[in-house]
Amino acid sequence: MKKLLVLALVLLSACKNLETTIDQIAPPSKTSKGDGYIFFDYIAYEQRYNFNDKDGTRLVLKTRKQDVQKVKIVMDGKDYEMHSIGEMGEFEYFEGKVTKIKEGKFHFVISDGNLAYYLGEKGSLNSREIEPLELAIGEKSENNGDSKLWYRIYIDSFYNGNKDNDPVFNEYGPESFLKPEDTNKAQLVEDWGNNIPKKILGKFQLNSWIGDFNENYFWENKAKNIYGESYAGTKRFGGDLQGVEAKIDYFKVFSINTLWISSPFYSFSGSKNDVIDFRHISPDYGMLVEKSGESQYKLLNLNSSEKNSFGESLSVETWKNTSSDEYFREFLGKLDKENIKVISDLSFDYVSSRFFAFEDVLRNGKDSIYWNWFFIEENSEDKIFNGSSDKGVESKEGLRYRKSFVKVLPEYTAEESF
Ligand SMILES: [Ca+2]
Ligand SMILES: [Ca+2]
Repeated sequence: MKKLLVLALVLLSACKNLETTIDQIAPPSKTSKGDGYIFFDYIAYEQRYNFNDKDGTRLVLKTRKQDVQKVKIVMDGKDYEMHSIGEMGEFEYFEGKVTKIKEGKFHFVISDGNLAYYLGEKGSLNSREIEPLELAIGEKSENNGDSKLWYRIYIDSFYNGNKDNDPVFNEYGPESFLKPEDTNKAQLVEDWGNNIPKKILGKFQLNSWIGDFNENYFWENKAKNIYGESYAGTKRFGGDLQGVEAKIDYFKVFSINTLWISSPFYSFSGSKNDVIDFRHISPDYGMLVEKSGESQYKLLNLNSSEKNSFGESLSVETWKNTSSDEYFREFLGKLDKENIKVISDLSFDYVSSRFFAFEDVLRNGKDSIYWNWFFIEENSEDKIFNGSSDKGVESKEGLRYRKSFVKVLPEYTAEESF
């Protein structure tokens, strides 16, 4: 009996010891900072977010949202404070930077009120029980220390670095903003290049950077009446590649070393996913006027003749670099010098209604050599779905056209994007 009692006492003291190490008092009904209670189950070291640059490694730790007051990293006896970088779902994320890049033993100290919680390989309330973590960057990381921190940029609404190239109409094209019967498209383009758009184009203006995004401008209401809710996509802010270049220092402050930019190819829209000409950078993202003084919008004439005003035909030997194309090369060179890589959207799954092959199909119907590039459907209403002209174009055969040409590019297009 005495033996059993001793055993029971030993068990009891073991349980009690376990309790003080791992469990706390009953959890509060509401999570708060400074209440001396920490929700351990939510705490995790997010090693996948480790990021290293020349002078150190950034580490990320998550806790329960609005639960802990302080988080620090202790590495080789030195403290590194972590700061909150935001909340997502039920979690709050903390980031801190240690000066080591490759090797180092460390643990986290998470405090709230009088309570401190130590996180190494395991969590503990006892600082003597810490099993330190090893810095898993460099030799151990899959990318061998060359971490990428991506920054996604929608060029049109990022920063206006060149006011001279600001768009004077939106994706619905110049036709939507003028009515002079005696001005043909080629003339309009010429005039625009010569910087006299206001006289001709009338009511168009860029959306305000600090305005209400939900406020519709004249052309947006017009588009809404014709196309419904897609009107919102017609906003234009005037951002450009020069605006991206102007912010290189800003990227460096945040250790961003990869930019993922929206499509920069020639198109009237802000997204530039409906590309008119894949060979060229859009003038409103580069330069509006050639070094020779000519407007780059002469490119539009590609659709009305075999050659455009730059003398380019479909044969590769005739293709030229516009000043925007040359600038894009310089732009990439400047970013490369700063060790910043560029990934660009390239939207092949549909094109502008002004894309040469689509125009050719509209003109020549089944006789067009590009007939098979597009999805074409029977349509009893004899309308063409061209997506960006309020006039519409008469269909030769009374068929419905879709601009997608994934049909001819299956090897470049993931199945999910069909
Ligand atoms: Ca708390
Ligand atoms: Ca601009």
